[in-house]
This record gives sequence, C-alpha cells and structure tokens, in this order.
Amino acid sequence: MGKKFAIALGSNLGSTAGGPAQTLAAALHALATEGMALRRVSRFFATPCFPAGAGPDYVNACAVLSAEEDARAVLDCLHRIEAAFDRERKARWGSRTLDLDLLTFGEAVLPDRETFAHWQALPLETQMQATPDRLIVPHPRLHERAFVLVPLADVAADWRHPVLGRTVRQMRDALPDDLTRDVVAL
Ligand code: A4P
Ligand code: MG
Repeated sequence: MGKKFAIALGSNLGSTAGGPAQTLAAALHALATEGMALRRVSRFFATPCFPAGAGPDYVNACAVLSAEEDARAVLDCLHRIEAAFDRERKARWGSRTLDLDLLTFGEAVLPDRETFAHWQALPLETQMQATPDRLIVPHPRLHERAFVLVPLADVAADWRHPVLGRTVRQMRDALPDDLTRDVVAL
C-alpha cells in the first residue's frame, strides 16, 4: 500500500517528449515505471507564468501517488525524472521543461515545524534568492499558489495542511478570484 503523497507537475518549455502537456503526461508515465503507484491525476491547466512576464505560460497538474520509499527517496526520484526530461537548473523560477515538486507526504512536516515556519514566512524578495538545501514538506509555497491549489483540489480537496489547519479546498477558495480565474483547464 505504501505512503500517500502529492506532487505538482509544471512545464513551460518543450522537452524530447513534446510540448508542455505531453511532457507532463510522459513524466507521469515515468513515475509509474519507477515504482510510484499513481492513484489520482488532476486535469491539466494552462496557467500564467509567475512571476508575470518571466517566460511562456505553464501547463500545471497535480497527482496523488503512493510508494514504499521515504520522502527524501521520493524527491530523489522526482529529480531523476526531471533530469531525464532535459531539465536544466539555471535561474530560480526560470523557465523549465519539467518541474516536479513534492507537495505533501501524508501528514508529515519535514524536517520539523520550525524549519517549515521559517521557509513559509520568507518575504517574496528573499524567496527568489534563497533555495532550500533540505527537503521542506509541505511545500512552503503550496498554500498561496493558484497553479498548485486548483489542480490539487481535483485530487486531494479534503487533505488538511498539518501546520495551517486548512483543507486544500479552503485554501483554494481563500485565493483572490482573479488568480484562480486565470487557471484554465485544457
Ligand atoms: N526542495 C525543498 N523542498 C522541496 C519540495 N517539497 N519539493 C529543494 C521540491 N523541491 C524541494 O528546487 C530548489 C531546491 O528546493 C532543490 O534543491 C530541492 O531539493 P528546484 O526544483 O531545483 O528549483 P526551482 O524549481 O527553481 O524551485 P522550486 O521551489 O521548485 O520553484 P517554484 O517555486 O516551484 O517555482 N508559474 C506557473 N504558472 N507555474 C509553475 O509551475 N513554477 C515555478 C517554479 C515558477 N513559476 C511558475 C511555476
Ligand atoms: Mg522544483
């Protein structure tokens, strides 16, 4: 049965698999072949690039999976799949062929609540420069991003954030309308 976790998928550049949507579909297939059991996959959404103007629009999706591995091994697997789809790490928040982020890992808060709180509270300017050297779960930006919460509500609407205490549906509904309106199902 394994542990349940959720990931975010994003792409705004093509890869060897094709355009962004084809790249996400191929990445889901690759996850399955790495021993990650796919339980639910969201619709695919066209989303405006954040920060605005930094590159082409994205295709985003979320999935719920399960695996026997721990969270660190799952993130290593996500990084291997990114690399297999030509991902290059240049600018933080730069355009990418494939981004796979670990959003949740059951109810876990990793590495601990203090570290999570530190990353969650970072002001926007610092977020752009600072890259965590450790795995932070839940993903520290999860609760404020329409391009994550709208797809995540397709697959895990009732998952409750272990620190913020709100469900995915509640966090999505708390976003300004103009942000969620821009996230359009393909
Ligand atoms: N890391 C720590 N915790 C995690 C986690 N829970 N999941 C570490 C994934 N990685 C985690 O990640 C930077 C470091 O964070 C890694 O060493 C990892 O071990 P990265 O993937 O190398 O760099 P990144 O992709 O630039 O950072 P990140 O945080 O994934 O970027 P963001 O913040 O997700 O921004 N606009 C739209 N519309 N849609 C998008 O999907 N994505 C981004 C990327 C920007 N704008 C976007 C989208
Ligand atoms: Mg990433």
